[in-house]
Amino acid sequence: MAIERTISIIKPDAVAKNVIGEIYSRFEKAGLTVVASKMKQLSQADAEGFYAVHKERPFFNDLVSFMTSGPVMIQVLEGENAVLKNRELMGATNPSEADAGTIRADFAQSIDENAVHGSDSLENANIETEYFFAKEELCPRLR
Ligand code: RTP
Ligand code: MG
Repeated sequence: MAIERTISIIKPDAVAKNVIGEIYSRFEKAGLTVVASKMKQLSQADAEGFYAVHKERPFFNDLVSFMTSGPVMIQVLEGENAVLKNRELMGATNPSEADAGTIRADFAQSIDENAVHGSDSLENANIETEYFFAKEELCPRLR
C-alpha cells in the first residue's frame, strides 16, 4: 500500500471540547503519523478559500461562519493509505449516520458542527496541504 499524506482539521467545536489529544491518539493508534501541525484562527478569507468548492451550496455561509467561530487544529497525517484511513476514522459527515467508535460519532453534535475535516482524495490532500503549510513546515519521518 502506498504511503500517503492527508490533511486533517480538528474543527472549532472539538477544539472547544478539549479533545485534541483524544483525536490525535486515534490517528496514532491507526498508524498515522503527525508530520506537521498548527493551531490557527481562520479568517473569513481563509475559510472561504478552503471551502471554495462548496461556495454555491446552501450551507456555505453557515460553514464559513462555523469554521471561523474559534481556533482549529490543522495537521498533515502520513501513513499507509492515509486519505481513506483518516476518512474511516472520522465517520460519516452527519454524525447521526456515523459508525460507532468513529470521531464524529463520539465527538460531533450535528452535520454543521461535525468535529473534523479530512481530505477526500489524494489530489485534494496535496492542494489543502499547500493551502495551509509551507514545504519547510513538513517533517516526514517514514523514510
Ligand atoms: P469535510 O469536508 O468538513 O471533511 O466534510 P465532508 O467531506 O464529510 O463533507 P463535505 O460534503 O465536504 O461538506 C463540507 C462540510 O459542510 C457541511 N455540510 N453541511 N447541511 C448540509 O447538508 C451539509 N452538507 C455538508 C458539513 O459540516 C461538512 O463537514
Ligand atoms: Mg469534504
